[in-house]
Amino acid sequence: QHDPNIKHNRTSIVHLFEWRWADIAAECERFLGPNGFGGVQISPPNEHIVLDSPWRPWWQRYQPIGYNLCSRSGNESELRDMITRCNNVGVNIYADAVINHMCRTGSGEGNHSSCGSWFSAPKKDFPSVPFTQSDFNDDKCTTASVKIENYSDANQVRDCRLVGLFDLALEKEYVRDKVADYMNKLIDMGVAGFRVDACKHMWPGDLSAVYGRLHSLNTDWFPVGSRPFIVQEVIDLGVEPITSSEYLQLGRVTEFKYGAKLGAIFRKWNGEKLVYSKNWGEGWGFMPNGNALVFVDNHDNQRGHGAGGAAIATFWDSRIYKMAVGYMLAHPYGVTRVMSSFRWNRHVVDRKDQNDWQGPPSHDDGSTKSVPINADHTCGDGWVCEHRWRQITNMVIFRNVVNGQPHSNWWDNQGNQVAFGRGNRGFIVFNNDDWELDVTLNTGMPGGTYCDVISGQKEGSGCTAKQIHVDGDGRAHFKISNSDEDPFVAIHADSML
Ligand code: AAO
Repeated sequence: QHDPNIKHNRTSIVHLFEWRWADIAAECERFLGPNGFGGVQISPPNEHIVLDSPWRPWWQRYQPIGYNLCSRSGNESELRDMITRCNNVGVNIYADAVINHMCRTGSGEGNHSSCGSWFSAPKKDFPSVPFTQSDFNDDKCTTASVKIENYSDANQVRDCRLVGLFDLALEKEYVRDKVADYMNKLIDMGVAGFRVDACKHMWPGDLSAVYGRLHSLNTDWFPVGSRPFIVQEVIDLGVEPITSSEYLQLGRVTEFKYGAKLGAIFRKWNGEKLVYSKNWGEGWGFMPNGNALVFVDNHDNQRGHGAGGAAIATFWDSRIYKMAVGYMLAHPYGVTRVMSSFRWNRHVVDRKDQNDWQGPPSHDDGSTKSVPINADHTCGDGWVCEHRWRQITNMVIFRNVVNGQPHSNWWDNQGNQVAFGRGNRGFIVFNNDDWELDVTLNTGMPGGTYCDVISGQKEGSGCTAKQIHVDGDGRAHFKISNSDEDPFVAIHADSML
């Protein structure tokens, strides 16, 4: 299912990485609903391993122990309360489903798991599901290490262990049933769909069998017969035999080329310039528009995991980041996902971050801190909350206002100054050159005075930002200094004064 089931003409999803369920519930009510966010991608809600070395890394949640619903983010009743409260304010919840594997081989035996369930890695025994030895793929894998050693061999990518994680035998009806039971429990609780982890490592036919077992969405909040939204994580940068196209008919797929290229454009690396983005989207060899989930960065590549490398723009480079996210949200291609991160002690030695494992802000006992909101609406205690940055929130609103309108009225200076509109509903101008932009452009918008939603915003009948005067035939004058805090300007139908 390719449709995110988003309500009220909203368009974007935010990934509240590692947030506690109680904080997400509050955020839906106090911020996401009122500001037009369509949904939240949550961290994996199932039981996971708890690790001491390194201490409580964020990635312990990608090592399932079972499908009980207690995790670092909270317990089952907190999860249920959050899903209910978010749905009640029109914000969908998408769960991160880790169904390719369990924990890694050397994980020992005991109760070091988030709900305290006993398991044994040496015996491949996970009684809380239960999964036993015969539910794993080891006999099908042909590499000496039983791990994936070579990404150009599709069989080992699917049948061997991803970084040493026990690979589930999804060809078995029993395993498919257990995985589907887990996902159905979440659907019945009210989730609108899933981000499915590590899909490259599962056969499309097996995934199809799992998706075919899924219930329709809970009719307390969704029309009868609505199918769960599926986003499949497949990293395809065009250099391996497994391609995203194998998964497109099953659901949407993460378009990893998008963030890698957009980061390079705004950094002006590899000879890239904004002018080249005139045919952004399918024109750049991305997957068909109706299949793509797009993002500037994700929880992996913002810290050097996954793919995309140093070109990826993140909150660490906030000026470039705001422009890249603004570009993504203004452009019609794909379903858009905004990242919301926590800060960690980034420490890069020889291009490798020594602290790329560090988990969310936490108390001494390892429990995750809640997200405090400051008087200026930003977040405290190490939570970055990019989604609350004015420029980003306002572009999420922009995307809703221009929803359904075509890409139009392109202009460029053949370099890094470009502008485009969305029919007669919105217009955006970027200056990523090292000199001033000073130009009169056809915006396609009705005449009037508009408030820029980047340098400030419309408040009541006033405007805290630059004002843009559009004349009767849609022309407006724009002046953007290369030294502006944010060298871009955006106006839309609802920012008219
Ligand atoms: C941790 C430790 C490991 C340890 C393991 C078991 O870090 O050292 O062996 O535990 O003890 C997360 C973390 C992992 C962590 C894991 C389990 O990122 O570090 O392992 O939890 O706790 C591949 C997969 C992709 C995956 C990505 C990270 O295909 O699915 O690796 N992402 C998801 C999640 C992620 C999670 C998992 C999966 C596991 O988003 O958070 O891992 O549940 C190539 C391939 C990609 C491959 C990358 C990285 O990419 O194409 O498919 O991603 O390599 O291995 C250029 C190339 C590009 C290439 C890239 C990187 O850009 O063009 O193709 O370089 O080489």
